[in-house]
Amino acid sequence: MNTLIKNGTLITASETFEADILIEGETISQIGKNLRHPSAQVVDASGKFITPGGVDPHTHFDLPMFGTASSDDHYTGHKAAAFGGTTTVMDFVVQEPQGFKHSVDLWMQKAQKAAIDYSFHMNLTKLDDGLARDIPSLADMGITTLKVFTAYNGRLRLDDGGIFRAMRIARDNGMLVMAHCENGDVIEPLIAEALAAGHTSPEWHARTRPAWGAVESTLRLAAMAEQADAPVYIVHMNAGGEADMLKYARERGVKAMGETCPQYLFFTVDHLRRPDGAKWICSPPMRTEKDNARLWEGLHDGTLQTIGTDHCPFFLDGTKPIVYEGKEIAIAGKELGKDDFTKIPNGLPAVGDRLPILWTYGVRAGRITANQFVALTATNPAKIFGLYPRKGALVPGADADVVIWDAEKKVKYGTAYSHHRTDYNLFEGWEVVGMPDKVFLRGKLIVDGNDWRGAAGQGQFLKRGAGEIL
Ligand code: DUC
Ligand code: ZN
Ligand code: ZN
Repeated sequence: MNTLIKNGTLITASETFEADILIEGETISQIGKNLRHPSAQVVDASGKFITPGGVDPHTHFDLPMFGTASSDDHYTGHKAAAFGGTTTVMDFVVQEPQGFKHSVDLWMQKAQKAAIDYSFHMNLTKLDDGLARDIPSLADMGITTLKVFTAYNGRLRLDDGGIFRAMRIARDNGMLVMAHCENGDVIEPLIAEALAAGHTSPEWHARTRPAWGAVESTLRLAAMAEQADAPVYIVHMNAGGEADMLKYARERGVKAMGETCPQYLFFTVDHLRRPDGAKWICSPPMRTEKDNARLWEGLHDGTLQTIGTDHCPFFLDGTKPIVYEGKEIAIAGKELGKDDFTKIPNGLPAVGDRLPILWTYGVRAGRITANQFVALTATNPAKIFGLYPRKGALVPGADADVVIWDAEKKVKYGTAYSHHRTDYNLFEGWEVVGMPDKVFLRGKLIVDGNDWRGAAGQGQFLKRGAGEIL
């Protein structure tokens, strides 16, 4: 099937211009004025703007946690992503004791139902000599990224020596270390003390995970990367001080890059104080309005390179079913921690919200330009993670992952639009102007207005090579 998209306004990471796009098969074959094709179906995009399909570098589908699992799987989460204009997602593989191959196979199995294209990062939560020798086998599988944690002592955390070792192995194999930056040595006693004092409400989740831990850990990881002569990518940056540290490191030539997520741009610890505060529980937590503003500044001035989501949804009340694709479903969620914040599953829905919310409250609000929007949400993640220009680009030869936006469409945003398989949306009632109207995945129309034309199993695993350092 060939498609000719006529008269749209294309927005790329660097330019905005009017042109036609010819899609032949799964790729873009031409971009230019007055294109013709004898048999292609024609889509009129006059008055609409067109972006490359979004690339979300940070999701957690079907992630086991606290006796339940994140409520979007590799089909429902992909579908929600597609409705929000995202056509590529990168999910984190849990490291199992049986080794990398076994761990990746398990995640591949879960992702058989993929509806959009996807790739994986590997959580590196244990490291010994055998595993160290095995890391290059991940690159052979097309997984060129390792996520390390400086928190979750005794569970997910590697000590600094392990992280330094992983950075050097990554450097030698064209791989990239991604870092979750908080300070587990501070968090663990603070949690114990809070519980002992009877502080069990959601607010204490944030109060026991201080911003300074994120700040010093960001600088520590950047400093270690410099000493390892390796790049590092700081995930889900949440504190303004992290942006300061990243700027400090980058100005000194450190190959450090950073990601933030919508929740850290729009919400604060005050949201955790609300009666429904559990909705906002994720790790790291949200901070203050000053932090929100500093992160926006970092996005605008190029200190941070990407906006992912850390999408990891749970029901607010998993005892009450919702209707999903015509069937009732309930999945245990945040009610598990109603008497103890440490038992509230960490994470929130965002994969479908990212682009519509950032368009209205980022671009239209004048915080970032339309070209920065594309760079931060599609082009840069594709470059950093070795998918460019196949993904994140509107150029001949790229995969025809194309989003046609209805720039004038006004909606009261929320669960009615987000398609996440959960019972709430953090942006409920927000006025959004501009929504994805048609979404193509490798040339196939998968979202057409309110209609889902995609299918489980049509998403492809993307083997990645080395990425770029931005
Ligand atoms: N943070 C969350 O809130 N959920 C999943 C993983 C993570 O890092
Ligand atoms: Zn994390
Ligand atoms: Zn995460």
